[in-house]
Amino acid sequence: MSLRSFVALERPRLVDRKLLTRPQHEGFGAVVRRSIGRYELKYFDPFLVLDEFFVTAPAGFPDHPHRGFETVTYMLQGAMTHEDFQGHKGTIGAGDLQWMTAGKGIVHSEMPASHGTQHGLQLWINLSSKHKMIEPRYQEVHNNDVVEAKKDGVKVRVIAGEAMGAQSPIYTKTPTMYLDFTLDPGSHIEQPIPVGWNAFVYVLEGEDGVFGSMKSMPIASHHIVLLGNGDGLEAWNKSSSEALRFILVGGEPLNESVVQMGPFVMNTEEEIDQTIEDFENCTNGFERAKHWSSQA
Ligand code: FJE
Ligand code: FE
Repeated sequence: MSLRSFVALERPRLVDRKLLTRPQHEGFGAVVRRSIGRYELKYFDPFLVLDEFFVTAPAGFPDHPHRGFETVTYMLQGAMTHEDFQGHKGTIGAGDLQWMTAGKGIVHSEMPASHGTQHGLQLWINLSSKHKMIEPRYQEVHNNDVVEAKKDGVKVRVIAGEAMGAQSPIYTKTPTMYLDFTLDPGSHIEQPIPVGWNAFVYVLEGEDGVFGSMKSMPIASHHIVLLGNGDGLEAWNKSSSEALRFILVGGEPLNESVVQMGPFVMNTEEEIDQTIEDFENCTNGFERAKHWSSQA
């Protein structure tokens, strides 16, 4: 046990802003609750999109491209099959994680792999200008291999970064932490977050989570909570009967210009024009798009 876990936070982060997400249609008949990436919250550097998705066949996300960022898909229920133009194919189920670095180009499909509702989270993390055109890469972690820690009524699954003495094997190009916390009724956490990083909470389950200060108002599920600056987060589950589940995500801001056109995210208009050209001509990373379409 590291000494750090006994040391109180010196400057706990407070709630800066909260937003309730509402279901909207995305892809082909899919439903998402979008928090980051919607009109009211276009960008939370380095985070471009956070979607809580609900997909029932035949809906899904058929063949589409990405360039300039990473997508992190974390399954909560059901399973999704992804298939890309390099022949990379796989199915991720409940608790599994796919960390995809699109870099200079990926074309893929993300479709339901089972009956019922596929439920999960997809986060888009921007890449810095010097990493936008790197080779695509996948990191996949199966449910059983996701690092967990448990103590005093708190469980954490460490998707990226470190918490309660447990460390994730995921390598993040843009320095990022991604933690999945479940708090039993009446329990409490103190989680360090690097000063200067942007950090948010997204509440998955439970209506009585209190964040930042013990005296602040509870924040119900499906809200995103943007945190102010400080050295960590304190959170409480004030319910007497229900668990509280939320993700805590933080990242080092890139402080670069962002020009986005759908699934292409670059620094300048010229780079976006070039990307559209590359995608249309199947060049500079999109070569394999020429003769590919998914089986899905
Ligand atoms: C999309 C570009 C995209 N949220 N949540 C444009 F890349 C997408 C897209 C997704 C997506 C996929 C999954 Cl598995 C989960 C997602 C957006 O693929 F929907 C639009 N409109
Ligand atoms: Fe995609």
